[in-house]
Order: sequence, then C-alpha cells, then structure tokens
Amino acid sequence: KLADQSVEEETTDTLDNGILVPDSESVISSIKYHAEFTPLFSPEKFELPKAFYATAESVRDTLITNWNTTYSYHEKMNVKQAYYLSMEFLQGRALLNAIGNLELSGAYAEALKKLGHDLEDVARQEQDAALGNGGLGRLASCFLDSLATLNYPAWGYGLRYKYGLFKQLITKDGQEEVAESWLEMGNPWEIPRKDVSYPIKFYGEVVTGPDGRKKWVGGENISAVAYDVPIPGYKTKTTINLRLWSTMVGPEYFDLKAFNSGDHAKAYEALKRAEKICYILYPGDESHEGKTLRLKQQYTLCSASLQDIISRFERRSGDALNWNEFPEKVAVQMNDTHPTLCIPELLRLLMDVKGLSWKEAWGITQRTVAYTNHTVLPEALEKWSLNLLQELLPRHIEIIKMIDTELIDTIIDEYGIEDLELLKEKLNQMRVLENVELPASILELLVQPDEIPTVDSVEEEEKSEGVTEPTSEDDELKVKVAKDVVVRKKVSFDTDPKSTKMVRMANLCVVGGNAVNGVAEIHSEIVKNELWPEKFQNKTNGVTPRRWISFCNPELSKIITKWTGTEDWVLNTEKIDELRKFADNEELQSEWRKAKRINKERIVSFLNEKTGYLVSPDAMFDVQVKRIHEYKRQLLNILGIVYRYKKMKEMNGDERKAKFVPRVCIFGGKAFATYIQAKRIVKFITDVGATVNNDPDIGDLLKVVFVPDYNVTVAEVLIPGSDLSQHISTAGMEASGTSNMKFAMNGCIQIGTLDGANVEIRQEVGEQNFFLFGAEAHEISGLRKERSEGKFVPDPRFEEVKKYVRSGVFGPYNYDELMGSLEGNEGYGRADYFLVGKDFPAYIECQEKVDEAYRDQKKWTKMSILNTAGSYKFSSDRTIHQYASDIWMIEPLVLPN
Ligand code: HBZ
Repeated sequence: KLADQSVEEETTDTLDNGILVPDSESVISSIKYHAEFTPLFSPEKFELPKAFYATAESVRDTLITNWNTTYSYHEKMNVKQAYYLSMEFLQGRALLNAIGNLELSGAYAEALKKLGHDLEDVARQEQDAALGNGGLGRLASCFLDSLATLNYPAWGYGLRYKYGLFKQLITKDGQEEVAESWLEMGNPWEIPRKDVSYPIKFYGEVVTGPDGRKKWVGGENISAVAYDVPIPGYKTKTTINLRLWSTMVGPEYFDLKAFNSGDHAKAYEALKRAEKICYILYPGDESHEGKTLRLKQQYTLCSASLQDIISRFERRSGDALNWNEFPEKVAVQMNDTHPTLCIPELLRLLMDVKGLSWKEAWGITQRTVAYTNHTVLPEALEKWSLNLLQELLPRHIEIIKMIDTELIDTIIDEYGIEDLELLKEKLNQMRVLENVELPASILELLVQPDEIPTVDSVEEEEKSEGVTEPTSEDDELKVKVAKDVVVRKKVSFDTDPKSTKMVRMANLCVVGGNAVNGVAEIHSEIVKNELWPEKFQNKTNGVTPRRWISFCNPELSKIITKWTGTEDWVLNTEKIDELRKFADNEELQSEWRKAKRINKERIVSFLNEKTGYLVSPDAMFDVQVKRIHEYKRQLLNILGIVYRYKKMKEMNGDERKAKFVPRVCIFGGKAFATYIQAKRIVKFITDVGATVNNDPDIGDLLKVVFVPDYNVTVAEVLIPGSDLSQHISTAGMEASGTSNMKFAMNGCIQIGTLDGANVEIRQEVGEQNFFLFGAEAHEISGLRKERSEGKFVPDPRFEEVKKYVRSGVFGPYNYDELMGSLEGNEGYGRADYFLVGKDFPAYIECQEKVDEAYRDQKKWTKMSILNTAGSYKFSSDRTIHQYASDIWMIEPLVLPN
C-alpha cells in the first residue's frame, strides 16, 4: 500500500522560527511510507528494527529539506565559512537528538505509540556511530551541534570508517576487542554523494612542467567520495553538513585481464588497496603500527576536503575570483595535528594547480588555518618519518622543507647569531624537521665574515696538519668544505645518523597557522610558545547541553525548566544559574532527589542487564568513565576501593555500617588493544569486583562494577544517575576533560585534582562543592625528581594496600607487574611516574570527606544543585562563539523564514 500523503501536505503548525511541525497523523503516514519502501526488512511485520529504520528515514526527510535550504542560503549569501577538520567524530546515536532538535519528540512519540511502539524502544535499536576514540572525537560532535544551533556557516569534514572504535568485551581474562561494523544494517543518516569525488594521489614523483610549475605525477591514484550527514541545530532550521570521505577506485582499475586469467586476488588489488584506507578508525593515542595507512588516511582527509573547499570558493566567487580573498571566505580548523597535512596540501594546490607564487600561497595558507592542541603527553605528539613522507608524498616534503627553511630564518631573526647556544636550543625546540641538517644557505648565515676561511688559511691549516700535497686543486671547493667544517664545529648542529629524520607536526601547525589554542586555561598556559605570543589562545572546551542535559536527563530538565521559569536554558545556559537561589529550598531539593533516584534506577537495570550484578539504588553511585590510561589513574581509584574493602573486613558488621556509606563504584572505558598496563588495570578492577561483590560480609556496603563497552550511549545512562564522579589525573597531564563538564551539569559532585578543566569547574561551582586533593601541576617534576633520588617515603597505608593486593585476595592473577610499576626509582611507566603513591593518602582522606558529606543528604543535594547551577559556562555554545569571534572571524547567518 502506498503511503497516504506526504508530510508537507498535512503540516498543521508553524513555529516562530519557520519550522513546519507535522502532527502525529502525518508522521504516521511518513513512517508507514518508509516502512513500506525500505527493502531492508521483511514486508509483513513492523518490528523494532524496521520501526527504527522507517522512523529515521522519515526524520531524514525533514533534515534534508532543512539541509538543502541551509546550503542554498549559504551559497547565495557567500559569507565566510568555517571548516572543522577532524579524523574523529564520536556522534553516538542520532534519532532522539534529531527529533529533539527539530522539536518533533511529541509528534514522533505519539505516532509510534499508535503504530504499536515506544519511541525509546525504537531509539534503542540504533547503533552508536563511534567514529572516534574519546574526548577529542566527542568534542568535535558537540561542536557540530553548537555550530548548527547557533546558525554559524560551518561544516565538519571527516572520514567514513567502515569499522569505528572496537567493541569491548569483558571476559575472565579482562578486555577483549571485537570489530564492530556499524554500517551493517545501513546508515539512514547519510546521503551518498557519488557526484562529489576528488582524485587523491600517493607515491609518484615530482617533475617540473614546461610552464615552470612543479607537477606531481605517476603513483597510486584513488578517489575520495563524499557521504553527507545532515546535522540539525536546536530550534532552528539551520542544518549543517558533516561530510565524510570514503575511498575507492574507478572501474578502470579493475584488472579484467588478471581476472580472466583466473588471478582474482590480483584483479581486485587496486580496489582493495583503496577501500582499505577507510576501513578502520585509528585506535587512539598509543599505537605506532600501521603508519603508512594512518598517513594515507590523514592525507585523504586533508586533500579531499581542501579540493572541495577550493572548488566551492571558486564557484561562489564566479568571475570575481581573487585568491587573496580566500582567507576572507574560508577558515580551516585542524582538530589536533592529525590534519596537519592541510598546510603543505593547501600550498601545493595553490602553487602547483592554481599557479600562485610561494609567497602568495604561504600568506594565504597562514591566514586560513588554525590548530587546536589536545595533549601535552610527549608520546602522543605526532611525528612522521621524513623518509616515509618523502616516499608517500614527495611534493609535500619539498614544501615542508621550504617551510622549515623559512622558519629557521624567523628564529635567527628573533634570537640572533651571537648566542649560538641559545640559537641551537631554539632551533631544536621549534624547527619542523628534527635531526635534519641546516640548509646550506642558513649555515652561510651563521659564520661571521672574519671566520670565513680563505685559500691561504686553508693551506696554512693543511700544512699544520702535516698535509704536504694539497688535497684539491679546486680552491673554491676547498674553501667551501673548510667553511662548512667551521660552521658545523661552531654550532654543532650535529645530526645523529643513527636516529630517524622526523617531521614534527605540532611545530608545522604552529608556524603554518594563524592561531594555536589549548582546551582549558591551565593547559593553554603549558602550550604557549614565545615566538608568536599573539597566536596562542585558550578555548576552554564545552559540551552540548542538548544531548548532555536536555535529552539524556529529561527528569532534571523538567526541574530546571520549572525553577528557572523557562525552557530557554537549553540555549542560554546562563539561565541555569538561577537555580543557585533555590539551592536550600526543600521542595526543589525533594524534586531533585526524586529525579536522581529515577536516573539511578535506570542505571540499576542497565548494570544488571550488562553485567548480571544487582546493585542498590540507595547506595552512593561513584563513577569513573573515560579511556583507560595510567595518567587518568583508574589505578588510584581502585586501590582506594581496595583500601576501603580491607578496612571493612577488619571491622564487625555494626562498625562497618557506622563507618562507611554504601557505595556502588562504577568503572567504564576502553584500553588501547596493545596497551598492556591499561589492560592489566581493567583486569584488576574486574577481579576486585568479583571478590567484593560476592563477599557476604560486605553486601550492599560496597560494589565494584566494570561496565563493558563504554560509549556515548552508555555515558547517557550513567552520567545522569551518578552522585560522585572522579577526575583524578596526575596534575598537568589531562588537557581538559569534558565528561567532568557533563557530570557537573547533571548535578554530580566531583572528586578531582587541579588539572585540565577541573580547575575552572571548581571555580564556577564553588570550592566547597568540589572534593579537591592531590599534588599540583607545578610540583610534579620536583616530586618525580625526589623519587628518582630515592627520597620519597610512601605512606604506610599505600604499602599496606599493595601488600594486600599481592597476598592474592583477588584471585590467582599475578599483580606483581602492576604493583611493581608503583615502585622503584626510575623510568617512564615505572617508578610510579603518575604519582599514585604520592597522592594516595590525600585521596583516601578526601574520600572520607565524601562519605561524611553524603550522610547529610540536605547538604549533598545543595552541593549537587550548585554543581548544575555553576556549570553553565561549559556549554559548547560558549566555546563555539569564542572560536567564531577570536579565530574564525565568522558571523551567525539566520535563514529567512
Ligand atoms: O581531548 C582528549 C584529551 O585527553 C582531553 O583532556 C580533552 O578534554 C579532549 C578534548 O579536548 N584527547 C583525546 O581524546 N585524544 C585522542 O583521542 C587521540 C586520538 C588519536 C590520536 C591521539 C589522541 O592519535
């Protein structure tokens, strides 16, 4: 049966912002239409998977209408546009977010009810789009939501990985990884754009054409094809685009000859090689494998996106094309160093393809791109081997060398050549190339005229060294060689032939971009560089209040709306601050606790379903969810729990109950597959859980649960129902953190160190509403030194807890390696580099204060309300406004009604 009518025809209401709101009847016909014409499922039944798909397609109709309108308007107005380039977008599920942003939740819930389903159940059918590892990828997705909501002309560019982040299974051996194909059932949100594709080249060689231009020829040639994902803003028609590239080759690359002769593998070779590039998301910050593939991915993102941006610029400029105006129409933001190749690629396209001079192209590039840094961990700072780059991208290496030379000039101008030690230090710090000799032209510069050897002085020297026969007849050459020796000796810019020559991506970003920003105040301070103080900025991260309050916590949202008197807070989060006034109000407090209770009950069933453990919602829910990493110190948390457990075991039942507040300690997070130490930590947590949770002496006083496969959807369940959340990284190591912001918004009180955005969160919510402990960033290097000198004396409680773990209470697994990493005096990743032992006593004492505060539920509720009230600064809307006005120089563009 054909669908009855189109959505448009039955539209019954129009909102102020011009959005057409269909009623439930027209939604029903639209869902039915898609159910009938979506061939993925059996035609007879309208079961949940089909209901999801049909609902999503029906929502997509509205998205496409708005997306087309937005696109045409941007095209017509030709305003400056920002492009957010990121190797990761951690979108999570889209259905509830889309209908929430479109204000269609009511209509869809009603329609689905009439069709026999619950909207929530339908939404649960959707797989997370997990095209990201953690904070960096999720930030990109929050930014897209804010960009659309605030009507900024902006797009995201990324890659369409076939396999996103791996699925984590928790077995008796700890973490196991399984590939997850999120596209298996089709992706209703994407629009394949076979009409939008660009050529991408690897390898080959550089030749000079008859016109004098450099040309990159030969090599491996593939295409990048666009898949567009519409991103709706909240309460606005603006629907921006996330363009994801997929790689393939044309039919001409199918080797029919090989196929016909029976060599099928060979026939598909080129095709496979191309497709492989977008198979899998690079799994995070620890891996050094798959370098060529990763570099191919990065280059594909940069090249395809820039070709697309340039062609749009040319089209919009029409006859008035003027390359100098490119930076007035385009801002490119590089999300970390992963898209750094944008810099040499834009230069290449401008010079070799568009015929601009080096000077023009360099000026345009520097005015167009900007870079966000997300880490100060030395092992996560990207470097690529010069040889690998040379082989894969020969023209880009020529360009990178030109940039390096230009940069050396700038450094010499700044620091002079008088103090060569200083100059050497600065060059080592700031140059793009590492372990690469200075170019000859620069070496010239470094020699004072009176030091330049002459033919006489060289012969003199030769004589003094007992050389009787002149080594060369060629005086000029002789002088040149001698001069080189002088310079090298003098500045000893020795390169180590045994070490690899490298390209340092962050340094390339700093010289090539017009702005460099860190992601929280304390982090941006650490990142600053003295050469271009004007480039360095802070943009404290934020998260979207739509997904992270409004949609994931409807209970709390109702309360905020009631007590602030308006729904406006979803857009203007500063209104949430109004709650502060009522923090002591008993009615609000009681509503607040009820909402938390409902959210906790949701967690109880979720945990039961995922792990089999049944926990009590009366206990305090204490949560640490994030990637597993030593610097994030899940180990400190679990050792604190072990200490608590040991103390409980030493008491009788009554003492135990009097001393401890019942707690459910929840962990979640993925460890990179080859990060052995992180995997040991996962195993340790699950072992502690298995012992504690089955100990009849303990009962509901303590439970330890590791939630498998932490992702955006799991976060949406856990965050609203948490009482306490842990952000306990070694100070100076967490750039910002963003879940800390989500927890604060949802009224969870934090225990944390003065690190990343914790510092600002504590300032905003009030010191008395934040459990602070631990060493501060400026103390860390001193503490490490103290330890390496053997001067650190561990607290007896720390020794006690390690001994307890080693005694085998938590099963037969050998914890020597894990406990051993917290001992000794030397080495990264050993000798307690992350200072767990140092902070342990402060941590467990702080946890006692947490218990004490929780016993007074009135006080606790007040703290919780004040956390929500004080969190308004951490909306990504604020962050995006700052990027727009300080870096991108773009203005909102509201679509006409
Ligand atoms: O970026 C995180 C920071 O650790 C966190 O503090 C910050 O809040 C967040 C957003 O600014 N960094 C990452 O998530 N980094 C990665 O996921 C990553 C991925 C691939 C890499 C390196 C790092 O090659």
